[in-house]
This record gives sequence, C-alpha cells and structure tokens, in this order.
Amino acid sequence: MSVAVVMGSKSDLEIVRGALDTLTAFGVEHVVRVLSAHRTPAEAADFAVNAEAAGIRVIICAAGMAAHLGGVIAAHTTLPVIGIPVASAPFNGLDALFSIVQMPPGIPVAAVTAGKAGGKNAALYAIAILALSDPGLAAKLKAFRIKQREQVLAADAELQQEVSSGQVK
Ligand code: RP5
Repeated sequence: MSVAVVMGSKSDLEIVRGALDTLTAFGVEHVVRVLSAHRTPAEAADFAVNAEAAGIRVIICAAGMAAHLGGVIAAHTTLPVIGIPVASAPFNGLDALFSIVQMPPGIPVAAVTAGKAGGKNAALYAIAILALSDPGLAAKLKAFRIKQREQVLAADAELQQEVSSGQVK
C-alpha cells in the first residue's frame, strides 16, 4: 500500500471520492478507512503507529467540524499527512480549516482545498510526493498536467468560436 485515505466519518466519503478516483487513475495502491480522532482515538493512533511498517508512504485525512484527525494521525507518525477540510454546519468548514491549519510547530499537517476539490488535490499532492522516488509516476503526473492544459486550451478555442458566431456575447 502506498497511500492511506482516512476519513473521520463515512459521511465524508463524498469528499474523499475524488482522492480515491485520482489514486486509482494513476495506478497508486491505496487503503481507505473510517477512523475518528474523537470516537475511535485508540484505533486512529494504532493505525498511524503501524502505517509506515504497513508500507504506507503518505496519509490523507478528511474530517469536518473540530477536524483533529490529521493532527492526531501526524502526532503518531513521521509520514507526511495531508488534511482535507470537510464543510459541515454551522460554520461551513471554517472550523475544520482552522483546526487543520493551526497545528502547533513540530507536528505538520499540509492543508489542501476545502471540499470536493480537496479530495482530488490531496491525491495529486500525495502522488507528487511519491513521484520524487518513482520516475514512472513522475511521468504520469507530467502527462496529466499536459492533458489538463490541452483541455483548457480546447475549451478556450471552443469559447472563442462561440463568441465569433454570436452564440456567446
Ligand atoms: C467529523 O465530524 C467527521 O469527519 C465528519 O465530517 C463530521 C460529522 O460526522 P458524522 O456525524 O456525520 O458522523 O468527525
């Protein structure tokens, strides 16, 4: 296993889906778990302590509300930990964002985009870390960027045609 994707509740699965899809698309082995910093603290700590020996190289943590999952996992491992802030009422994810970006010095957690885009970006960030020592994966990441650029340029070309034909004013 190379990447672990952990969520604080199964209700976070929709946000995590982008990470799973992206890891699958890049052919990166991954494991996915529901582990809560507050509701299953012993299991979360145990998972983090054993992650490196299990072959995990990066841990992605999605959590909402008082989002301590990434911090608790990071406290128990030196593997890189990436946090995805999940939006929930009544503070629409600001609580989770602040929890993730206020880690005390010495125990870092990298925060990515809040919400669904965060799932995809967390996976891409994990892939970038793995790609440092995996030339095949690095090539896939570069190819992904080239394809993404071409898609945006094609969308612009299409838009310019619609503007010239008067479809878009
Ligand atoms: C957090 O509390 C979870 O990550 C989730 O985003 C939020 C709500 O959890 P549930 O009440 O849906 O289980 O720990």
